[in-house]
Amino acid sequence: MQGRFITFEGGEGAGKSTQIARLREKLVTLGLDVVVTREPGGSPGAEKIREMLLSGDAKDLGPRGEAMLFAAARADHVDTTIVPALKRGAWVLCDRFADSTRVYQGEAGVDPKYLDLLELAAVAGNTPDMTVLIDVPADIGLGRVSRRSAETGNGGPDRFEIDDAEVHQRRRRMFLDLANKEADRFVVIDGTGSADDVEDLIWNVVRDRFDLDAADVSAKAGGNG
Ligand code: T5A
Repeated sequence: MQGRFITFEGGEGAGKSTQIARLREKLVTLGLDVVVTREPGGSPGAEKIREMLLSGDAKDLGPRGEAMLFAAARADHVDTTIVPALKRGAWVLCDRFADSTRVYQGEAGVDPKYLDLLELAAVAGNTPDMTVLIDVPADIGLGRVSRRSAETGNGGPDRFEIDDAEVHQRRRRMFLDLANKEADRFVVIDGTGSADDVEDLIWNVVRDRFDLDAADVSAKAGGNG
């Protein structure tokens, strides 16, 4: 029994966490075993590295050093969370994965050859079955993030949110280029509509891609529903 691995990518405030929670609800309702996880983080070791990376404590290592830390966190996350979940037949919904390194650390100037090697070592063949790129203009995503910070009082922007608008725009273009190059794996979803609209767009592609007919889902889940 092998599960499904779906990653979500996009810029800051694209709506990934919101949509992962909504997709999870739908899949659970269908009787599937669903694991929601995130990067950087998703395992005890990787969460420690997350703290270093997002606080800016690792910034002095430079983009190449940060890329190595993202890769180290990813390797632990893959080994201790993702692979065991897939092996028991779970659906893994992951908020960011290797494409974020290609885009964020690539945009910061790390040689793509090094990024390929780090990805090879960290992912170890566990390529996502599908990657949902939620695409929004950078100003919309950043606007959502700053509104959320104002509403929750949860501090200021993190290490990567703080970058200039042009950097966020370049990251958006890089994500779209990746999606274009790997069109079989990626689906690009317009994330500018309401959360309900985006949820419908994602559900339509997930349902079609994985042939999620409610009648036979419990069989696919190993009689788990
Ligand atoms: N990073 C990560 C790298 O540089 N390299 C790597 O390899 C990896 C893995 C992670 C940072 O690390 C960088 C990228 C990131 O900068 P994080 O805190 O995990 O940091 O940040 P994000 O993944 O960007 O998470 P965000 O929470 O900022 O964005 P989401 O998850 O896309 O957005 P979400 O769902 O939390 O929504 C944000 C706000 O918008 C609202 C929500 O209610 C929320 O308030 N919202 C909407 N509002 C209107 N319309 C919609 N459709 C909405 N959808 C959500």
